Amino acid sequence: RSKLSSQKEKTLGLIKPDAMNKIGQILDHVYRNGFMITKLKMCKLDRNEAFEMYQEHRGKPFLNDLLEYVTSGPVLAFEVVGQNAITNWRKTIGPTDPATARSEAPNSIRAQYGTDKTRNACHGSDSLTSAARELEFFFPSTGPKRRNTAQLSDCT
Ligand code: RTP
Ligand code: MG
Repeated sequence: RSKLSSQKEKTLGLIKPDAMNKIGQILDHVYRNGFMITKLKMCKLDRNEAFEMYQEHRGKPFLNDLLEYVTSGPVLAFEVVGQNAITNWRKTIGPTDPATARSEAPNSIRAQYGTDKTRNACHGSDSLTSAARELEFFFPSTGPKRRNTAQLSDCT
């Protein structure tokens, strides 16, 4: 494989509130698909934080339901590292709607642990730009929040 077709990348994984009773199973998917977890943090987002995280969905009809849902309980954020991690982590998660996932990607995380189109268990960044932004949101490289973050720096 050429360097261009196979890049080691970092992306953000997020276990959403409906799947926080499946943390073990979902993190097992991460490792079984060949990724490494290099940062990890449990947190509860307030509405402003959730809106900042999901700013790309400003104006979408589902935004309010999404913000209600993702602030309804704790979430688990983690940095996923691996070959083509941005694309491959989204493949591991599966289609947005768990019903679609169950027919098209039965081994995916959303097929196995998702509830419905809103409560779909997991998130993955959709581009290099959003991966960088979302990782910085949960794991800031500077400032007071940094002290809460440990990292497996020799794996990145
Ligand atoms: P994500 O960002 O969470 O990884 O999911 P995604 O790319 O597959 O889907 P996206 O279009 O970015 O939507 C973000 C999240 O909003 C909720 N959603 N609800 N009810 C609906 O029609 C609807 N559509 C999207 C889901 O929680 C989705 O993951
Ligand atoms: Mg998305």
